[in-house]
Amino acid sequence: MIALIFFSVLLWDKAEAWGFKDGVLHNSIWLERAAGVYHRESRTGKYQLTYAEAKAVCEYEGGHLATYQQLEAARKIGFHVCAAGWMAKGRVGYPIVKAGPNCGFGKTGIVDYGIRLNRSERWDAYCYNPNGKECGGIFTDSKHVFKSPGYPNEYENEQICYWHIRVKYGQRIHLQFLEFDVEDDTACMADFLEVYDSYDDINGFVGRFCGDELPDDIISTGNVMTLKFLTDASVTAGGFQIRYVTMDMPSKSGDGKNTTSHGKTNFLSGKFGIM
Ligand SMILES: *[C@@H]1O[C@H](CO)[C@@H](O)[C@H](O)[C@H]1NC(C)=O
Ligand SMILES: *[C@@H]1O[C@H](CO)[C@@H](O)[C@H](O)[C@H]1NC(C)=O
Ligand SMILES: [Ca+2]
Repeated sequence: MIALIFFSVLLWDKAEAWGFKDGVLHNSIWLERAAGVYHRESRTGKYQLTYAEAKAVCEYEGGHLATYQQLEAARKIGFHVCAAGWMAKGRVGYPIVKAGPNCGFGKTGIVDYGIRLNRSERWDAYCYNPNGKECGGIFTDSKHVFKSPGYPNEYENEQICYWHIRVKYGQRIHLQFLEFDVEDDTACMADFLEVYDSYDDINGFVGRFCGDELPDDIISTGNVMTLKFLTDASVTAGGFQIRYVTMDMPSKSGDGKNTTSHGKTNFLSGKFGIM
C-alpha cells in the first residue's frame, strides 16, 4: 500500500511536469469535437485559461482559436458544450444545440459574451483544426472500439490523448485489448497508456502499459473510466485497439456507487497498478 502511494506521488510529479512544454501550457483534455472544432479546458478545471494560454493550447496542436463562424458551423451539426471558451479575436461564448434551463438561458445558438476587453479573464478554449488527428474522446455508448491516433498506422511522437468512458449509472465497463504495441521500456516512462478507474487521471489509477504484450481485461468498479495515452519525442510503434462493453453491476448492496473507490481492485490488473 505504501509502495502504491509512493508510486502515485511519482506519477503525480511526472504528470505535473507535462503541464508546460517549451513554455506552452499543455495540460488540457479533449472533450468534444465536430467539424474541426473542439473544446478544451485546462486539466486543473473549468475556466482556467487566459486568452494567451487558450491561443497557445490550440496552436500547440497545429490549429488556432475557432472563429465565431466556425463555432456556429460546428453547432449546426450538433456541437453542444455548456462552457464558455475563448474564440479568435478575444471573443468568448459557447454553442448550444438543445435548450435547457441550466445552460444557455433557455436559448439555442452561440451564447455570445462578446469581445473581451480584459484578456486575463479565464475561460475554456474553442480550437479549430480540421487536420487534427482524432486523439481521445468521450464515449457514452454501451460498447465501442477505439484506437490510437492514426491506427493502423503508427502513432506519432508527443501525443497526449484522453478517452473518457461514461456508461449508464449502475453499469460497469469491461475493457478488452484487441491489439497493443507501444514503445517498450522497463518502467514505461517513454510512451504509455494509463488506465484510471475514475473520470479523471488523478484518482483510481489501475495500471500503466507499454510493450507489445496484450494487457489483461480490466473491469471498472463504477460507471466511468479514463484512459490516457502519452508519447515522448522519439520512437513510435503500432498503437492499439481497445474495445469496451458494458456489464450490469452485481445486484448485491450499493457496490460501485463510489466511482473513485480504492481497494476494490481484485479484478483489476496492471503492470504497476496493484501491489
Ligand atoms: C482582468 O481579469 C482578471 C481575472 O478575472 C482580474 O484579476 C483583473 O483584475 C481584471 N483586470 C481589470 C483591469 O479589470
Ligand atoms: C463511498 O465511500 C464513502 C467514503 O469512502 C463511504 O463512506 C460510503 O459508504 C461509500 N458508499 C458506497 C455505496 O460504497
Ligand atoms: Ca516514443
